[in-house]
Amino acid sequence: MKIGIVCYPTFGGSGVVASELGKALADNGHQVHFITYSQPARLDFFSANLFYHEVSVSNYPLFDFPPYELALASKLVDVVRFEKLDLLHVHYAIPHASAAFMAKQILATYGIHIPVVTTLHGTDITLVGKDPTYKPVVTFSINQSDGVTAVSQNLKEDTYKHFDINNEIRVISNFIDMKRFSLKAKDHFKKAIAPNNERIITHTSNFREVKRTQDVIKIFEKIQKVVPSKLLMVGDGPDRVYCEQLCRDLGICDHVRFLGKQDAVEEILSVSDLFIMPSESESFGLAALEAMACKVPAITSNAGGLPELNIDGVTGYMDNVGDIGAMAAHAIFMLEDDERLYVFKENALKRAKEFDLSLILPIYEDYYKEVLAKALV
Ligand code: GMT
Repeated sequence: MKIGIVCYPTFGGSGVVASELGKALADNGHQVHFITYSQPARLDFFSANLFYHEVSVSNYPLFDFPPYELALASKLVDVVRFEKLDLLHVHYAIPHASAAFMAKQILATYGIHIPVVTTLHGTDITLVGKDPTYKPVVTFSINQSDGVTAVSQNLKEDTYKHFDINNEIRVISNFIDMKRFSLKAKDHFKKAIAPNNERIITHTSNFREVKRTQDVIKIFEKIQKVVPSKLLMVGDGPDRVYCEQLCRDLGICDHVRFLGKQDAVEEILSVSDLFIMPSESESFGLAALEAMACKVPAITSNAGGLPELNIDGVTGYMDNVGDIGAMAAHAIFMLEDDERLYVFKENALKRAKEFDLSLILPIYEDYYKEVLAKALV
């Protein structure tokens, strides 16, 4: 198949899923064309089956807001026509699904009928999509897609609850490449971070409000009073400064390292004993899955799709959003006993294997075939 993928080319979950999926499809013999405003992180385009088409937006002085969606739609028309694509797969509804719809209409005037699959990732529905500013367009473009997938059952239900949807939504969960995300021998790094064999606790995110990153600091402050430990905060975003300030206020700066955006997050996870994700809302929780694949159990909130990943009392614990006390108590329970922690680590890995790329990739391929067959009727 010749597949066009549209995504945010960033470290965010939807961009990671789109990039990893594209890479895997290309490895499996499909021709994959990424159409984005910059080259997606982690992709090696020096590969026979992977292509990248950059969307550039004209910055005419009249435009206070350069019309990215139109530039994307035009680029899609161009790539579909000249690369003879079979299908477009757009990740994150805003503005990709509506740009794809517009491209589809334009292509029809050339006698080209291209099916569009839209994958809903989370905030495109739960936060931004629900906003009245975008809701009519999001609803319309979901209903007009030839195929719609959501990354968890919870996200599917949320979409039906908050939007007037008359299209079927298929759940295809997030996945993990177990070959990349597996324990790496990084003992020298562990020694540097935790010279006295302290436990290492990790959080990775984009530090947006929805991630409740300050809860991570508050939970850690309680943990380190009982179990000697260090906290690694990976990623960057608007709430990082507040977290740094909170560390100063709580007097725990010596035990917390802010590492910023990192490419090889699996190396950091490899030295970690516990992952914390206290999010307000989380459609799936890819970052927690990445941790689990590196044998790191997770303390998460029970929001959104997290219960579809984290098994309470088995692969970690889940507590109510904002219940810092319960999250800290559960973390201490896991961390204070070597044998207990070992069991949680083994369970986390076992659970992660259920989301291995090799299991999810054929589901996407079958879904593409199904959508293509329907489009031919
Ligand atoms: O977590 C984020 O804020 C990034 C966001 C994105 O769209 O890039 O992630 C969402 O998509 C991921 C991949 O499907 C999911 O694993 C995340 O749970 C989801 N984030 C939220 O729902 C907050």
